Amino acid sequence: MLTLWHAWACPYCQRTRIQLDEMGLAWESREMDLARKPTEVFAMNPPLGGVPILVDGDAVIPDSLVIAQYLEERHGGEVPLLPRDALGRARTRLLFDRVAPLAAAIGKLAKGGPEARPEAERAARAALELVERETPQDGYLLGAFGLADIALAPFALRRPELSPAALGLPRLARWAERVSSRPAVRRNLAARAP
Ligand SMILES: N[C@@H](CCC(=O)N[C@@H](CS)C(=O)NCC(=O)O)C(=O)O
Repeated sequence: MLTLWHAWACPYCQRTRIQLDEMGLAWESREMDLARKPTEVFAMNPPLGGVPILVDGDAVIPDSLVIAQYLEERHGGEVPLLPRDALGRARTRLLFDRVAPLAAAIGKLAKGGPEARPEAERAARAALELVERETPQDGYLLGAFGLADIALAPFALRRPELSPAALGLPRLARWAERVSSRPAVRRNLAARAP
């Protein structure tokens, strides 16, 4: 049985929950309040006890993108979320790198004071503009829905003022509509747990 230590509103945890949901895997929830983390998470992912943390039998796997690749490699089904060809995998990992500055900027907007805001907004916009250039006219980031879309969705859909539509990024705006219509995305990005 898989167990996920997570916080409902954490965008990194949202990635993992979307993936588990899309893959149809059964998992046990250990949901927490980030302001009152249980001691177990510090032992499982020192020093900060960051979540998500996936436990699979004796294996403890932290970090959303490491978990993403592990789940696909260990529990992947017939419809791959990580392309099977080397180039598709390389392009997925490149998109992970493109999303990282957006994730950092969204984190600064959540935690930083008003003085951090202009630079964080600039960084978020710059990251999304780069992804826009690689987004197809129609469809998901790499054609079929996969880990690249899951990595981006919780961050690109988090703040209405930084949504692709608000930023005037037409390809990503169409992608955002398409990705938000997936039940697993809608359920796991909802303001509250069902
Ligand atoms: N690189 C990690 C980042 C995870 C992360 O930053 N999680 C936040 C919650 S959204 C966390 O647990 N931070 C430590 C804390 O709040 O003390 C990942 O992809 O999973």
